[in-house]
Amino acid sequence: MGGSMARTYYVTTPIYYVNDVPHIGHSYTTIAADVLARYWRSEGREVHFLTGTDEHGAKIVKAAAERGVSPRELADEVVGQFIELWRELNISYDDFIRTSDVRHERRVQELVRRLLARDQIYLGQYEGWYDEGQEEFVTESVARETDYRGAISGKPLVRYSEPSYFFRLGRWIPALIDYIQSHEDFVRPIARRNEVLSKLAAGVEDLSISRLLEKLGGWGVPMPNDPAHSVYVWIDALSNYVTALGDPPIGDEHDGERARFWPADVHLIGKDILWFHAVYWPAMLMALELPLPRCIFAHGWWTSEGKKMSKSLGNFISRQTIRDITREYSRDVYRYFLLRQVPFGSDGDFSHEMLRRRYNGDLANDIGNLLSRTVNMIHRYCDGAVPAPTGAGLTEAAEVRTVAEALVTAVPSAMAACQFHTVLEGILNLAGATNRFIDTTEPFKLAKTPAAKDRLGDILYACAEAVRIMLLYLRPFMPETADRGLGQLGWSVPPQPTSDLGRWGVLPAGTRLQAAEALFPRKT
Ligand code: ME8
Repeated sequence: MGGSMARTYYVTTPIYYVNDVPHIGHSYTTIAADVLARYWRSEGREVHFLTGTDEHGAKIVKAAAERGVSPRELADEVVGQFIELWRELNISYDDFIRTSDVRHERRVQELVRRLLARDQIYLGQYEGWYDEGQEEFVTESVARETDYRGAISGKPLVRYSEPSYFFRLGRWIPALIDYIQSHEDFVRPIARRNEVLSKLAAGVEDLSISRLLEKLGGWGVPMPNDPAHSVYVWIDALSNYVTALGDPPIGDEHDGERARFWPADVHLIGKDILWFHAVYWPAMLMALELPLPRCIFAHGWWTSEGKKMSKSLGNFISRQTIRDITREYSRDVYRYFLLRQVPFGSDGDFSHEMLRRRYNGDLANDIGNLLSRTVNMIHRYCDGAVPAPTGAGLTEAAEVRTVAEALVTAVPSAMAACQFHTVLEGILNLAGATNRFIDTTEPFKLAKTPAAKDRLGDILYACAEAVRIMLLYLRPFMPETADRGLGQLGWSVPPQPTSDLGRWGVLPAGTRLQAAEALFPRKT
């Protein structure tokens, strides 16, 4: 491709509610998004990584009242906690949107205005159940099934009976089914896509998209045509993915500032909010004649020590617990664990025991040990400089090289499909193959035979190259640790695409190593 315009990459997290404190679940989605953002930046793409907070709605109003503060005070307080956690976890987001931002509120109104102009909205009467925990309208049959309680919160559903504006959702369902069926990668993983399709096939009614503003104590975005009503919190929230880009234009300084990033490459979400993202959002975009996001990826659910997280059970992975973990290990280890423990898309269980095992196994034994063996041997046998390979075609080194090349080839498609565990398995495979290579070629014995100098040099060059490639691909997951490891190899990453730097042979012979230092000291 000619020209200097880098391809864009746009990744989002859900915008989190401010009624509750940040925990492991929020950190999971956000870390995953951070890994994607860092990886695609390293490949030279122009990346936009958006996160933020969802601040309107009945749930926030209630939580604020219970604490005796205003919704805005509650939001400000919790936003501070999210921002602090993202800093502590080294999250490289480019923008943080709050639904109470004026830039957002005014654009939501503009989107609604456009829907009104297109006859996508009509005034009706909402008569039925509402789940305040999920901020979701619930049909009579579903309400009966859950015994008139919130499916997740267990709290009694609330009866609403009020005039309400409706979005002509039903109209878009055939087109949406068609779209999902003909775009394999749109809703992922595949099992979730099938769930959405079968639920859609059962029929979908028009969607109530407003609430009387007075019932929310005035905390919401007023409908532009009828300010007694506020825009339904999910319509408000979903819009963030475009409003944050300065779209639609409303005549402020943000107009169109990042419009080139739309459509998003991926909306990362948990499976709890898939229906909103896979149905309401695309239907709304279709009604607005805007392009749909390329992918909506719904990951699985974390439990803790085998149980649903709860404050009363004492297994809640709060911000404080996360902080304790990052102090005991490091923030990189926490990031690694979450993405290594389960395939992205499956449910996961957090346990301190498992974390320790992964740390001592994958990180200390496989990766850390390989790095220190390699660095120590080069110091001892080659005066601390990477030996020049002779090109003699060492059979065993060819095997290591093949494993490294398989990793380099597999990563772009694995990352494009959010298959983090595949990348990490590839990295561990390379570490394993290289450790075995050292065991079988026994460089420590060769070092005693002057005639074996070339063979020794080839072996150590292969080790250094394997370590370099392994750490290069570990960088999006463990940015600080990987750079420390690369520093010991005497190599800092130049500003070139990772897939070029991943080529075997990029490490210059003669590179001077730094002192060896354990990246992952064993924990007992
Ligand atoms: O739903 N395991 O916000 P929210 C895995 N404001 N992920 C979890 C999790 C767990 N146990 N708990 C939470 C909302 N998450 C709306 C979103 S978007 C336009 C509006 C993560 O604060 C996961 O990403 O309830 C889930 O989808 C999200 O937090 C829900 O965050």
